Amino acid sequence: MKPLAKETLIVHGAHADHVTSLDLVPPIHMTATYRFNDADHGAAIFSGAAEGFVYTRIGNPTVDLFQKKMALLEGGEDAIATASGMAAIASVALPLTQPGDNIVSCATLYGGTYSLFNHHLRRMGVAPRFLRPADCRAEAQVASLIDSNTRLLYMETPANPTLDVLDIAMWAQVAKAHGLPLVVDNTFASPWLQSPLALGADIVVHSATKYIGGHGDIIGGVIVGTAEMMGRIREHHSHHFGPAMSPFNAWLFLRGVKTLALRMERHCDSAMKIARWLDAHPKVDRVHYPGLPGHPGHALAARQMKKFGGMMAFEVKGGLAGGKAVMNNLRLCILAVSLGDCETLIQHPASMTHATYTPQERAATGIAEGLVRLSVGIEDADDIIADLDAALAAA
Ligand code: LCS
Repeated sequence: MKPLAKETLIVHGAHADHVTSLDLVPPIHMTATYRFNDADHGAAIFSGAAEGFVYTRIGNPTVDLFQKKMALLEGGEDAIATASGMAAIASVALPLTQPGDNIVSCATLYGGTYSLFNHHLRRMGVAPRFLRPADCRAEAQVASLIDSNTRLLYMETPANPTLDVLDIAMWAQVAKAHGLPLVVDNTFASPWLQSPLALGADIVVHSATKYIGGHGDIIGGVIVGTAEMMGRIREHHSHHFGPAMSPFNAWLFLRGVKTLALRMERHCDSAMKIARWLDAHPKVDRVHYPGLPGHPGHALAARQMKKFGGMMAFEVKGGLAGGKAVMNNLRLCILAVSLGDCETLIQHPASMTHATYTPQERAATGIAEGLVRLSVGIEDADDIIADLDAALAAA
């Protein structure tokens, strides 16, 4: 039989594994702990000799179902759901490194990830080695930062907030040549648009808060990889640091993710239309969208992604003042951080999501001070364009 399409797995995947009732929608297992039949049963589950749940920090049937679904959608053996995207990233970085180690990462990252690497890992004796955007494209440059103390390679593609596109297969080759895991943050693309594990990456992380949830109502994260690596992360981090996802949130993520393919298709098609319109606007200096032929990562994105995503950034003439005037004159688009929601969201990276970078660090990574980032929602694209048109006219 032909394998099921991703669109079908998004709706049905993993549910059949967890039939505990005749409900179409699996119930929420809202419980902190679980009864044992007798002392020997409890001891057997604790030792791993028998299957079962012991405590929701360690495992929960609803969270387990969401994990299975995400493993299926990313093409990994296993997954770990976490309380936030940052918890997912920390849960990979902390158990894989110790003082004296280093990690090699692209410098263009979500501001929280940049801060985790640049301040908090550094404080613990783990040095981040950041690659500027141009160096991320050169295999020799990526390899040149690796030494015997490197423990992992890390990248975001498309990157927050500049939409730089990095070559996952090329980085995976470098990682494999050095026997290191490549970790890819797949938040901006979602598993519908891009499959990093199929391109050679070892671990995928997500801020599930964004496209996976899709409705702007919950925070969560996911890690996907081999059963061996997920076991290692559970044993050396999750069970003791406790970044567990709530069963209620896992249930909402299971509900939200069912419409992922439909939502992504609309996000992508609208973003393409809006990016082309912005690109032709006399008051817009530059549009960063991988779907535009002039984007430096266009050809790579066309190979690596199904469509070009729902995220873009643009620079208005007049720099920061121009960008602020646009943000302050929008009526439909909402001035807010986060992304991947049904509503179109706009924000200013330099003063918001990427305020964790110094102005010099932003300049080095191509985050212009006037750059505004747009997360295209699922409204009618022409209504979003009309809103942007009025705001640009007022700018
Ligand atoms: N990775 C990426 C690419 C992100 O954009 C974010 C959050 C995270 C990880 C962290 O996930 P969280 O803990 O928030 O679930 N990005 C945000 C943004 O651009 N605006 O607000 C949050």
